[in-house]
Amino acid sequence: MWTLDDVRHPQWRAQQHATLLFVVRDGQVLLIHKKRGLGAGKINGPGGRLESGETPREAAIREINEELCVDPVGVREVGELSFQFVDGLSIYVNVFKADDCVGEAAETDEAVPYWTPVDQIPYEQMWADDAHWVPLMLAETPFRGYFLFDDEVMVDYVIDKGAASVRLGRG
Ligand code: 6U4
Repeated sequence: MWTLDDVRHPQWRAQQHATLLFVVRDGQVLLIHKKRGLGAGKINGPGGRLESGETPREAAIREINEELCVDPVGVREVGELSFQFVDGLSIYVNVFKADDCVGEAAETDEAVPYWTPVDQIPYEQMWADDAHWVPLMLAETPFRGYFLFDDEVMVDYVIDKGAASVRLGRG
C-alpha cells in the first residue's frame, strides 16, 4: 500500500516523465479538452511524455505544438508534480508557464484548445489535484506537489510551496 512518505522518499522514481505547459496571456490561460491518452475527456494543460533525448523544456514546447499548433514564448519552469497511482503507475511532471504563444491554437487529433479567464478555470472538469497547484502556477510561486491517486480519485496529497526543490525525477 503506497503512502505519501513513499512518494516523498529520495529514492522514489517515476515510471514516466511528462510535462505540462500553461500559456497565460491577457488574464486568460490556454487549456485543452484532452481527446486521448491518460485523462481523456478531462480539461488539462497541454503536455505529454518526454521522448528519448529530450529535456523537459523541449518536450513541453514540442507537446503544445503537436496538440495545439502553437509555439510558446517566454517558457519557464514553475513547479514539479509527483503522481503515484495505487495500481503502480507513477508519473513525474515538470510544470512550465509561458507569457504568450505564436500562432492560433487549433484543434488536433489530441486536443481541442480552450482559452479561459484565469478566475473561471473549470476545476471540476480537471484532475482533482489541479485546484491545489494551478493557483500557485498562476502566481509563479514555486511548488513541489506529491499526490496519491486511486484511479481518478485523489486519496492524499501534500504541496511544498515557495522553495524550489533540488531533487529531480527521472531524466
Ligand atoms: P504522449 O504519448 O505522451 O504524447 P499524452 O496524451 O500526451 O501522450 P499521457 O496520455 O501519458 O500523455 O498523459 C500524460 C499527461 O497527462 C501529462 O501532460 C501529464 C498529464 N497528467 C497526468 N496526470 C495528471 C494529473 N493528475 N493532473 C494533471 N495532469 C496530469 O494536471
